[in-house]
Amino acid sequence: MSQSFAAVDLGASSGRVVVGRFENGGLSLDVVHRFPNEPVRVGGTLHWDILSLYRGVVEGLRKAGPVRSIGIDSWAVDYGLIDASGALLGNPVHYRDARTDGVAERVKDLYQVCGLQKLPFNTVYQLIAAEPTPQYAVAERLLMIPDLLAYWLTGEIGAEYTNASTTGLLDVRTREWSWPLISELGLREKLLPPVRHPGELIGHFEGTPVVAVGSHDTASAVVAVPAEGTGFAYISCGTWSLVGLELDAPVLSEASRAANFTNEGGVDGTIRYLRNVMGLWPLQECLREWGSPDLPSLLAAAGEVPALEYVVDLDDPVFLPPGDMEARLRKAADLPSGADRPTIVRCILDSLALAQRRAVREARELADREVSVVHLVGGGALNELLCQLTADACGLPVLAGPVEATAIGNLLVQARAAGLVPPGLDAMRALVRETQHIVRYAPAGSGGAWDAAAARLGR
Ligand code: ADP
Ligand code: LRH
Repeated sequence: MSQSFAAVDLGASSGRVVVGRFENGGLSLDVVHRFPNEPVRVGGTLHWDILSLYRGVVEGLRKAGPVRSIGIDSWAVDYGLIDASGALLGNPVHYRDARTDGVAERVKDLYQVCGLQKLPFNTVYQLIAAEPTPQYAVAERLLMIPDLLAYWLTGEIGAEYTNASTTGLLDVRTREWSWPLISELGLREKLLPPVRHPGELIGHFEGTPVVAVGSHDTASAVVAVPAEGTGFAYISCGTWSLVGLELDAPVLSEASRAANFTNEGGVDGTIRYLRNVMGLWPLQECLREWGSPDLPSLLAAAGEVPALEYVVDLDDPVFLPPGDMEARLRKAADLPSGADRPTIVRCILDSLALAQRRAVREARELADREVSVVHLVGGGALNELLCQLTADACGLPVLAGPVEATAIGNLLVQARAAGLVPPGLDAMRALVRETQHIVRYAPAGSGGAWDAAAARLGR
């Protein structure tokens, strides 16, 4: 029988289908299909181009050839509504759309129920914004993006747990929908399908099993962090940097709430205790505005720019929406008008390293956990300058890679469900360590310059 599995991994900037082959105790990867993920603004609303993504998924699965099973993950919080006939009601709205502006402020604090960082786009706030619409009125079910794609592939309905944990409507303690909260908010209980867990069979696509994985991309990425033991922090670094720790139980203290730390559901009952840091999004937006110049040469030039001259607070929501990113950065950093592109890139990367350092430090304190190494996975692991700056800022070694951690985590959960990988996260991580390219960055400098830059930002 084939020992190959297909991972469908949709990130905010691109999608891919990756075939993983488990043989002779090893794992080899083949990215068989990549496709862009380009949001579309129509009627004043920013949407995901969900049909184009679905086409990319199906094309990728055809290229993948025969596999034992298929797993799907994507970014979190966004959803489609379907009617009683199963038809999609409108294009899913992008979490960066302005429809949720001001909504979170009107809703009572939910931290003790869902344990989530208050982000304006959490599903619960999107649903409250959508409530007055005709689509909401006739909606039968809410399907998170990977659940919607799985429904189109298999006809089966459900809500995968790790992604459901990002909605704000799941009880962080019971790991089930919080029905009292849902009714208190005036939302329809019927919208939310039964919860399913990573490893469960969803259904079949043209005869091939579709298996639930950590369908929140960050949950799959954390599975593939090549860590040993528990004394590590992770940064899943792509469009966002998700910075935090893996814990056995949520931290719901007032200090944790005030610091805006989230407790998302992980694979195997773990808690992903982390903060959403703005990530490489500001860089992506600048590159888009600049007509996609060559990134490696720009990073090389940024490496020559003096360190920490211009920094901004990347946790500031002013950087959340798309468009005019360079202008927003120039204003926030008070950049001189002559500042060139490498200087802007350097400002982004220094600021990102600072924000990542802050999140690692706060997570350690709030969870009372010793940390001796930072694992950085995702596309950001290709950015050598960022990896080195993160090591310097944190004063800790950074182990960078794998780049395709999310797809690997997706594949590992499928292979485990098929009995090819032993139980436990440790076994999966050992396989990642043994088979994937990981680069070590040792911290340089005393950290004094980073302390001073953090003090300048007042953080
Ligand atoms: P997402 O899943 O959120 O779409 P990825 O994990 O695919 O994000 O990471 C995308 C990011 O990786 C890009 O925004 C870019 O900054 C970075 N990246 C990709 N290729 C390179 C490269 N060759 N050198 C440096 N950084 C890169
Ligand atoms: C990263 C991610 C993150 C969410 C955001 C919406 O892709 O899933 O974990 O908070 O997208």
